[in-house]
Amino acid sequence: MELYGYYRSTSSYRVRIALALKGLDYQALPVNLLKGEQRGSDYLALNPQGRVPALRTDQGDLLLQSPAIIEYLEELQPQPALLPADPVGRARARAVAAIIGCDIHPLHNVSVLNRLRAAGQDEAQVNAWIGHWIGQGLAAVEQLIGDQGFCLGAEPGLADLYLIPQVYAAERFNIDLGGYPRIRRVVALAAEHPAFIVAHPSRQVDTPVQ
Ligand SMILES: N[C@@H](CCC(=O)N[C@@H](CS)C(=O)NCC(=O)O)C(=O)O
Repeated sequence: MELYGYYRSTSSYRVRIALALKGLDYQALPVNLLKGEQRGSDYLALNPQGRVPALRTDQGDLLLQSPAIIEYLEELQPQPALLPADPVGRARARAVAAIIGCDIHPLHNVSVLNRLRAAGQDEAQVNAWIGHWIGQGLAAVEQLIGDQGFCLGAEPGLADLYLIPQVYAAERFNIDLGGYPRIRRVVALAAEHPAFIVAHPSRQVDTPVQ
């Protein structure tokens, strides 16, 4: 498989964790979002939305949108499962994923922030915007996850592969996570887990050399 992504894109990071958890090999094809490569004609021909990630399957199909890609990976390689067996547990995991994927991340995406800047907001106002939406979303996630293990169980699953990249983004934007002890517990567990380590933005082929 081939994964079009960007080292610090949280949506790409989710997919990298899923691939690593399932032990699926892939080639990384970097798309530099800061250079605007997502809006180049070559990439737009692949993904008319101009966003990463995109996954090319071993059969040559190109899949878009991290939730759809993660679902594909779950169906392709059901074990280890990202979702629990029971319907309520599955709905709870999907709810955490949706809070992050639908209600937090889209509000601090590169193109959204650039739109705010173009509308005259200065960096302090943009940062206040980011802090508001991430803080509000993570406060809800903190209430919804369990008080031991990963988000919703002893093993990492769908909620964790959304949460960890979102926390990475929060830290990039200097958001204080002191008020979220459950989230910090999950972050500490992920920091020791091989799949989360290998998927981390600091270890990608396009990670800038310091
Ligand atoms: N809902 C999409 C979001 C994809 C997305 O917004 N990706 C960001 C990086 S995390 C992107 O490509 N941004 C480029 C831009 O906004 O120009 C998904 O989950 O795949």
